[in-house]
Amino acid sequence: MRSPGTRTWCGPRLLRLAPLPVLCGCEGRHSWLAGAGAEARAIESLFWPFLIGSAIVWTAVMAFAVFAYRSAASDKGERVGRAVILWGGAVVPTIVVAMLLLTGLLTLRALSARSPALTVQVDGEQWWWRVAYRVPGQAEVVTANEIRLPRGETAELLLTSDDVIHSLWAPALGGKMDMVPGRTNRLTLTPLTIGSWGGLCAEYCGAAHAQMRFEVVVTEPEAFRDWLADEAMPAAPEALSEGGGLDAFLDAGCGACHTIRGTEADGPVGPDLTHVGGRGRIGAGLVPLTAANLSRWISHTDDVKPGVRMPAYPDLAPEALDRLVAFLMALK
Ligand code: HEC
Ligand SMILES: [Cu+2]
Repeated sequence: MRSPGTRTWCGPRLLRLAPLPVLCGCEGRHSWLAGAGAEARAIESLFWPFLIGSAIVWTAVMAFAVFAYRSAASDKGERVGRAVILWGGAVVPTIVVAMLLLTGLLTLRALSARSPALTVQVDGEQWWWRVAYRVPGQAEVVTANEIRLPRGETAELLLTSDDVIHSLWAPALGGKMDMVPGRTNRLTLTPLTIGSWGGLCAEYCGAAHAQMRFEVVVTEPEAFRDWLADEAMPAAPEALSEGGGLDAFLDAGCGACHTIRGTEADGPVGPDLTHVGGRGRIGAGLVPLTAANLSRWISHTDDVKPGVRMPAYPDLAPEALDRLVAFLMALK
């Protein structure tokens, strides 16, 4: 039996766990404190001075509030109070804010000063990302939902949208930038750490907004150039010739929306699938690319990603579905 007034175990102790969800955001693939890029590190270097500055201001304001509450009114108090308001309320805040502004502007200038070695256009679509590498003197290399970047080189992302406003954000690598229909915004990223970093759409853009993710895969520059050369090639001939997968793809009408370079499928609506088998995830970063996930994606698209703009194919014959899955997996 618990007597009235006894502290329960769960009340105060569980409260101590309350900041945990916040701290969970401080590590990992989606954290801007991971500092995996030069731009993210610059932003991080702003965060700490701002946090400490705000903490000092907050403490001073609280101290004054307590002091004012406890002291009795007097003539001397009135005079001191005016001085405090002048200095604490106008002079010091003006200096502090001016210094913070200056730090911010200097960081901004440093961020935009790097000249890019690589240009990638990323187009936001409901609810996925069209990615095109622009290499001078070469045809554009189009892919989707996975942005590969070479470590230590600055890439300029040209951000566009055809439908509504999206916002591209890979927190571990840098700041976020809106993708606004009718204009091109620029974002530079200089990745410093090899790995696969998570990205997401940071501007509400409709039903499946929360499922609009992507991966940024950072590799050594040589590995990146090899990958880009492979990505520029048409679909793997073995995949096209074996097992009747391409026929299943064309028969089901997938080619109306999807392009597979080197075949008659040249639909412009959905992600380019020429090398879909080489991506780590499908559904715009939603689920890992496995045969089982791919099969479910095709047959029950809307269950995997509610609101998706691709029709589901629940009535495909099991053999046709298997052939289709094997075919897509082979498109490395
Ligand atoms: C009406 C147009 C349309 C048709 C037809 C269509 N798709 Fe899609 N497909 C899309 C769109 C749009 C997406 C992007 C969905 C998203 O992630 O929000 C997509 C995504 C995909 C993806 C995931 C790609 C990635 O990188 O995330 C695969 C795989 C795929 N479709 C395969 C197929 C197959 C196989 C068929 C035929 C059975 C098919 N699609 C028919 C529009 C279509
Ligand atoms: Cu969005």
